[in-house]
Amino acid sequence: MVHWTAEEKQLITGLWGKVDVATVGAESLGGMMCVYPWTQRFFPDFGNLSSPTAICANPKVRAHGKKVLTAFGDAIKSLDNIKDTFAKLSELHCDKLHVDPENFKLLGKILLLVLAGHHGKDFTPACHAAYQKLVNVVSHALARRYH
Ligand code: HEG
Repeated sequence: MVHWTAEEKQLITGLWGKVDVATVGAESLGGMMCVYPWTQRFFPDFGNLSSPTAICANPKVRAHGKKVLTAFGDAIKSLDNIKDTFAKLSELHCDKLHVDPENFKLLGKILLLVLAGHHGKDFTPACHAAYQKLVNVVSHALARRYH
């Protein structure tokens, strides 16, 4: 089981209190679709994804990005229990949506960049490392159903 130090917990929850979930969620999901365009194929009903401008303005991308980041917030609320928090979501992504788990890592990379962009000085190297660990743990929990 993953162990979190008191410092890591503090860094994660401290920054999270300042995160605008809707904005960061939209930019992270939209960013993933721009930088890794093959990920768009999981969202055939999302309408116009034809350019970065279209992706950023797309209300379905924005709403879904918020949903994804809200799930990250749920993980942060119980850092010692991420596996259970994501058990149902892992079944959904693996059994129903057939999302290749590599994509969870891609979204995690973009999320870190977006957080760095919005939180600049607060996103210290230690905070970055704690969030890198968090996205690894979340990716692993979401992919659990494949293991
Ligand atoms: Mg997933 C649905 C969370 C990565 C593709 N994703 C969802 C839902 C949540 C979620 C909370 C809604 C579940 C529901 O309606 O019950 N996703 C989530 C997290 C991560 C992630 C926390 C983190 C890495 N998802 C992810 C990636 C892809 C993807 C990388 C594809 C590249 N998710 C996906 C699709 C749906 C969800 C296609 C269904 C969307 C819909 O049509 O409503």
